[in-house]
Amino acid sequence: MGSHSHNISKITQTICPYCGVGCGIGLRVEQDKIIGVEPLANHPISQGKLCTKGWSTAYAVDPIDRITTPLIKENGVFRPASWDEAYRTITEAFSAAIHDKGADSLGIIACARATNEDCYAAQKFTRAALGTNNIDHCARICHSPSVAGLRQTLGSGAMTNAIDDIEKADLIVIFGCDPTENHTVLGGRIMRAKLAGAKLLVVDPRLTRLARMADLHLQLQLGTNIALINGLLNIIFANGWQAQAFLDDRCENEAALRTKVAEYPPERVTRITGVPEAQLIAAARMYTEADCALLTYGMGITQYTTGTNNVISISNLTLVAGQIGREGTGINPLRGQNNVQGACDMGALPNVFPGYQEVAAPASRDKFAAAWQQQLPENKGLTSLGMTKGALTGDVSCMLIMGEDPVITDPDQNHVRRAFEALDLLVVIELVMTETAAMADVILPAAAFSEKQGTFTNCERRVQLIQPAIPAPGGAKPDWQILGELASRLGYNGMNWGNAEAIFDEIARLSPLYQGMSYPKLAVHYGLQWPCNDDAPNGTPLLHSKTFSRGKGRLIPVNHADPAEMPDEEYPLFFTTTRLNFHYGCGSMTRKSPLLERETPHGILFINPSDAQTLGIKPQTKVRIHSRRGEVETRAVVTDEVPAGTVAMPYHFKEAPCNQLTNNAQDPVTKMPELKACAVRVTNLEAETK
Ligand SMILES: Nc1nc2c(c(=O)[nH]1)N[C@H]1C(S)=C(S)[C@@H](COP(=O)(O)OP(=O)(O)OC[C@H]3O[C@@H](n4cnc5c(=O)[nH]c(N)nc54)[C@H](O)[C@@H]3O)O[C@H]1N2
Ligand SMILES: Nc1nc2c(c(=O)[nH]1)N[C@H]1C(S)=C(S)[C@@H](COP(=O)(O)OP(=O)(O)OC[C@H]3O[C@@H](n4cnc5c(=O)[nH]c(N)nc54)[C@H](O)[C@@H]3O)O[C@H]1N2
Ligand code: SF4
Ligand SMILES: [Mo]
Repeated sequence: MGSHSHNISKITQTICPYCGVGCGIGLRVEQDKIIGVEPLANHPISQGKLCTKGWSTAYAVDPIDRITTPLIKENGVFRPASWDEAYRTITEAFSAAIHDKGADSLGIIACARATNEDCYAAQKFTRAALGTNNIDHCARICHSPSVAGLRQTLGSGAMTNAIDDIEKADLIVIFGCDPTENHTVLGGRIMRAKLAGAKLLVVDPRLTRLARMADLHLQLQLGTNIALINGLLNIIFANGWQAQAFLDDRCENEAALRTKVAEYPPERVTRITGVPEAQLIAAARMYTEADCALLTYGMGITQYTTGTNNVISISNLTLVAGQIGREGTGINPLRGQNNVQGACDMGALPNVFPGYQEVAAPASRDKFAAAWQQQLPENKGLTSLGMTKGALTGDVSCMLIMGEDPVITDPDQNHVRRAFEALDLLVVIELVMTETAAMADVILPAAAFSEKQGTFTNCERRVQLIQPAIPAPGGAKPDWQILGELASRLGYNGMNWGNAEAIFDEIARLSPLYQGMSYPKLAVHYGLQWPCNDDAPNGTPLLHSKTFSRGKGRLIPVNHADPAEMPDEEYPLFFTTTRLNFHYGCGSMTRKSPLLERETPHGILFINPSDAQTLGIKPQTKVRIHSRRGEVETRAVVTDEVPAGTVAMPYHFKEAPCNQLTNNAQDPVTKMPELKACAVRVTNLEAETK
């Protein structure tokens, strides 16, 4: 090649590192720099489209402020260190903790933004190298109720249908999610389906973009999903609109459900939810009359102390209407992070090995012990919030956090900070200096998605290959390699893989869901949807078509319960937290993009015009929001998007961290905190100073 070849840019086909839609992107590279991002015309999901975050991925991994060497904190200040010294510091502290208190005094947090290979390495490191099941990740505070709830009712907690089914449905139900903002390309496909004639039913306390164009919008009070669904089921049974043949053939426990929903006549449901009776009846009719109704749901269902029961109740509705098991129907939890489905599939959870094989089952323990050549711990591990709690009680002494920013993204920020301060050692593996990394004793530099090979599993269970486009800056390494090297230092040599593909082959050997997959096969197919095995060599777009994973679909009666904290005299407003299209998670990647920052440069409080008037608040007025746990200052956006009596804040802004305010009260089954409802008071700061 001549020297002019340096000037020729090339495209690396890969997958967007933000949300669970999993759009295909092309990274255009010149002289080891990403100079642009392009959509992939033939990608099966994004079909040549991207949202602004996808277009902006080059900024996300920009070398400018990346961490490029290990850092060790000395007298409160970070100094560069060699890998050798960083590893020594970590292994000394980990070994001391194991010696003094046992392996259960260590806690590991994996990363739903990293690859399957990284997450597989994280849980193997935790179980085989350390000897504890204390491994978790952000699914805990995201879709853990989907995993727990749908496992009980269907036997599997993933999206039942493919994204391609959006165009096959004649009714699309959007239940507690906001896809035009958060799953933008998928949300765009829903908008186009609506324009092409599909009906749209939205259930959300806020007037979202899709709610504005819906045929029917049920604007329920925060935290009243179960009452609403029991009410719909009451109406459905009373009118004989249920899919009786489907219920007889494929479901169990109908009588118990009928008895329970009889307690929820429309008058009572209207009183609890605020939704008029006529709308309840119209919704019940719409959903049962549709030939194919595809239901999607999100954080408006899961992020409650009733999260698991909310999911069960969604499942009850779908089963009674028979809207599942066919194309264009189904229960579709819109998994959030680019690889949160994968992080769960990999067993980065305290109770399951890869492929949801139970830690508590001796047979799966034996299987993994044999494969990993190591004795494995028996007792179930701590959840992520269990680890923070353990840090405060002294039961957990060291934590390793691989790419999450709990100081910004976990509930009750002051509690989280106190917990991390109490640790003997906090290790963070990160791309950039986050609020959590700033609290670490040791930081290790991670390679970003654009600098490594691996796989992401999107929300429709599609496992897709990512490819390195540029070298990692400085000494940054893939998470799996860092964890493998640490494992060796701790005396466990079962993680010395030569490359990511070797890890994937190990995953395929040990997890029946991925058994039929390999890198060459994924490359040919634009990814494959699990389960993929001898019975389904080309993957499975549609789950539960003949039987449910658990056999019969189980109907489970559940009761309404109020959120743990309701508005009162002292804190008179309901507070909820949401997302903005232009920013993502803790903001560590999107806030580097001038384009995205231009759209939303700082935190905001959404407040209804009537509440704003009472408080003398105008657009952009400075406000302070107080809850029982903390306070934040930000600026007001006066809008009818939120109903009177409810205010909302996005969680992307470290200078206005809404998790100062949120409640750590938890779902008893999954320990999901109640991120979607608590009580606050708002003060007008400009009125105070006048
Ligand atoms: N731009 C952007 N996209 C993202 C993310 C991001 O940070 N930024 N994060 C990703 C992640 S991790 C996730 S999990 C997904 C989340 O995606 P979504 O599930 O869409 O998340 P949210 O906006 O938090 O909440 C969804 C909706 O729930 C509604 N809601 C609140 N309470 C209730 C209730 O009681 N009942 C009902 N029916 N609805 C209620 C809210 O008004 C809101 O519209 O987004 C992913 N995509
Ligand atoms: N109030 C409120 N709080 C919430 C929510 C809410 O709705 N309301 N939603 C919750 C939900 S659903 C979620 S999923 C969580 C998300 O919470 P987090 O997981 O903490 O959020 P992210 O911004 O995705 O953080 C990911 C971090 O990983 C780093 N990273 C990216 N790629 C890699 C990699 O390959 N390796 C490593 N080591 N690091 C990498 C990024 O730099 C970033 O700092 O937030 C939760 N918090
Ligand atoms: S919709 Fe999600 S996956 Fe697609 S470009 Fe936007 S952030 Fe990336
Ligand atoms: Mo999430």
